[in-house]
Amino acid sequence: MPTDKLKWFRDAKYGLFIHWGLYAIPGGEWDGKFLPRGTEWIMKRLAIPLRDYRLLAEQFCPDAFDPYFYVRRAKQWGMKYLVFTAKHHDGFAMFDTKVSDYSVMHTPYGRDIVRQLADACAAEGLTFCVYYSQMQDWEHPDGNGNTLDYDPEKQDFSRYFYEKALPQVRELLTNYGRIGMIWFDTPYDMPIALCRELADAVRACQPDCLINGRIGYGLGDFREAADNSVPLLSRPDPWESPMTLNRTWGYSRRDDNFKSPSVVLENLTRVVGKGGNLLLNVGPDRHGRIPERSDEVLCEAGRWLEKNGESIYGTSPAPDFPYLNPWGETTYNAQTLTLYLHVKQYPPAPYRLRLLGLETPVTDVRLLTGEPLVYQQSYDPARDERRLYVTLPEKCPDADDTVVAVSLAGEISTQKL
Ligand code: FHN
Repeated sequence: MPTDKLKWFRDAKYGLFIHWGLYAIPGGEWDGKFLPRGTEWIMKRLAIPLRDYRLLAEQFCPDAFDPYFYVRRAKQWGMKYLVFTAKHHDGFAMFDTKVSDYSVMHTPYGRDIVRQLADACAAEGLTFCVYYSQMQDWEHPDGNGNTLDYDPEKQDFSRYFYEKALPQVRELLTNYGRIGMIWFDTPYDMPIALCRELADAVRACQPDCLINGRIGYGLGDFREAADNSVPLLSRPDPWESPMTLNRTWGYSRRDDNFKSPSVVLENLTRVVGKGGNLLLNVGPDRHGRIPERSDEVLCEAGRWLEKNGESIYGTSPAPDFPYLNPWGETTYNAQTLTLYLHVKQYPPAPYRLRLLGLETPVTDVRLLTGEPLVYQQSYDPARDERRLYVTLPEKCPDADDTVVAVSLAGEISTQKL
């Protein structure tokens, strides 16, 4: 029987995205100009010529980088996989590549970052994945996107593809052990034949390596949602939602707009409840340090996950309910036939929660901590309305998200409006 190569991904639910490259050095500021978001785009957005931008490589020396710190923190934060920007749009490789000198090996630091993270992930049991910008490359004369240094009329994209992108992808999939997933991005108008060739190359090197949806043309193994977005409806096939923790992917010296732990958990339950994975980003600084506030927020969310992980990991997509629930989200475990109610807006006295549209009979309701709760399930034939009322304790057990476990007599089914 063929193995289900998506299983680890389906079960994982929560991953760590790391955007780290030369752009961490300016951190969104260049010659008195400031980029409020997307600091990894600084070269392009602030029209920095390649000859100036590439000098950043001479300053790259992250004295505080510790791959084990990243990996152990990802685990502590409750994440099950790590996606690292091996090469972002600027074209700079954070790994030892034989096809270009524009890499971390040609910096004062001189050590392969991808290798160190891959090894730390393997040692600590975290699935290691790489991000690779396959279309945009602002360093290669034939890569997409650098219209300041190169004349698009004279570019031959296939030259870049065969000289740099394809060989580098092969290096990543050959030299670093098992790669859980390769995360492509911004395919724009890349010719479909080359997208296919890229997908074939990945599968030839590592048949079990997943390819995300941004390879384009539906050639990936799962769908990638738009950045910072949650689909309206539940999707049964696997998908992922990449999100920032503040307003930028790369490090910013000024962006302090960090989401609170409660908002992180809200996004996680919304995404997971609709059948997806949340890939949440951190942008380390030039020293390799993860911003302190990112760490605090993720540690707090991680503490919640330690207690309430049952309501997240291993859950499955469920049919949508007919109404939005003002109190929060739901997740569902098809193996244990448990529906989890994530109560974020605690109801006022008499502390009753209403869920409309659950057709399956309920056999038990309790807090995830074990305390049984009083409930009534009813059907109003005149209005064709199924209702479940649950009475919560007077004192809110967890202001971030109180989880109620509803045991069902069979597979979940919901009413349609
Ligand atoms: O342009 C990139 C951006 O810098 C970042 O890497 C995100 C992550 O999803 N992807 C692109 C925009 O969608």
